Amino acid sequence: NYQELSVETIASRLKTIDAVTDRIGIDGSKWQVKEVGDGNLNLVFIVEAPDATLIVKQALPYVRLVGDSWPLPLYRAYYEHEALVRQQQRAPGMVPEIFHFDNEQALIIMEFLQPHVILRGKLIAGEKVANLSETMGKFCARTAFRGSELSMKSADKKADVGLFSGNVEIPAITEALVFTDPYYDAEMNHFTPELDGIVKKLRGDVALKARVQKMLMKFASNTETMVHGDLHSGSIMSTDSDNRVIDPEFAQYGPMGFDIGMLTANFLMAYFSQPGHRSQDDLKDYQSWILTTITEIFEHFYAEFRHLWQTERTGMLYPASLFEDQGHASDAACDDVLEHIFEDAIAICGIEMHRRVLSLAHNADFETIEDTAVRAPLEARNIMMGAKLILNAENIKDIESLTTMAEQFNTGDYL
Ligand code: SR1
Ligand code: MG
Repeated sequence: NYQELSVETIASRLKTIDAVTDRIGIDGSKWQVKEVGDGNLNLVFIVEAPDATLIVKQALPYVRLVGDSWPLPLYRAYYEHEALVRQQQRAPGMVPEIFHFDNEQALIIMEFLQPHVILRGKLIAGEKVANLSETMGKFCARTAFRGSELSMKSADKKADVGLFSGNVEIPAITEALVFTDPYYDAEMNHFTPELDGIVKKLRGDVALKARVQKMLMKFASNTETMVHGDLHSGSIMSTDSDNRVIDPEFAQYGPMGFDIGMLTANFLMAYFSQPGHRSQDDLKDYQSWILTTITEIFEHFYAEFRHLWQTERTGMLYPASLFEDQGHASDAACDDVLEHIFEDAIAICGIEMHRRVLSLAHNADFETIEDTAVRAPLEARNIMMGAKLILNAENIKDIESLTTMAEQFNTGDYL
């Protein structure tokens, strides 16, 4: 019974849903509907009524970016909705409110965030956003901690891992596009032609490919927590001072360092692409704001994770009863867990930096630099730093080493 919605047909569907009519009334003639989906997979409609506005997101039975030659099951909307519910519990106030879910129509109706816009556009435009690092550091810490056995009972966690393991096609996209395709001549790859030489070297590096495969093994089999799974600057909506995380359609159970690693990569790509977007006058100041944002995200992440460790360790792992009368003896164990998260995050960061310029789905940070003579050297810096992160993940011990490294690569000529 699934029917793909359109601007013309959406009103007749929405009029039958109480959660909609309670908010925006029953008179569809007063609604203004726009399809605004700019992601790679789904339809997204803004439905504006005189008193309120809603977002309607519908999964398509194929990958929007590619077309119906790449079918994708509609049941993924079920998992996206389940992920939103969990994120709302684990990181309250940081994701949009859900009003209605229709499994058969693969439809999620939710809060319209206003006057928020996609963060990536702000980063390309050189706009600073207040509270970004705090929200993102806390979001990553809360979802990582509260979705793991540090917080969850063993049986609940196992049941949830079991539930999400039914969502097989979505992780397969990440397994291929992120972890595999950049490192061989995959059919859907495309990249700036000037990068040919660098790409050959990258693909000839056996140690690097082995390290990426090791990370893929972790991603596929290490179910530490429920990750957002696609946490880039297109999955964040911001005003000048408020930030929300959207689109958890790639959620799955995976390594705790996955989200913060992917997020860091996207800030680094914003950083490296800046010379293609602004004049020397503002360049330094804005690039340094991006690096400060990365640093502060990790500071907030660590502080929040440690706080949760001390106040919310209610799961199977590191139970307080095991450390009774030993004061803060478990603090060292917390540091050890954080060290392991950081190492995974660094490697994931490098891999995400590669896939966004070499695989199928690129990002606007680089893609909107039309002149390839300008774009290619910036992408090359990004690729070279990504490789260093992947190969040296275990030796990079703090965030300052990462930001210093970014400054060094930012002046390099690799073509
Ligand atoms: C075919 S989907 C390509 C990419 O779009 C999504 O936003 C994810 O990043 C995925 O890898
Ligand atoms: Mg998305």
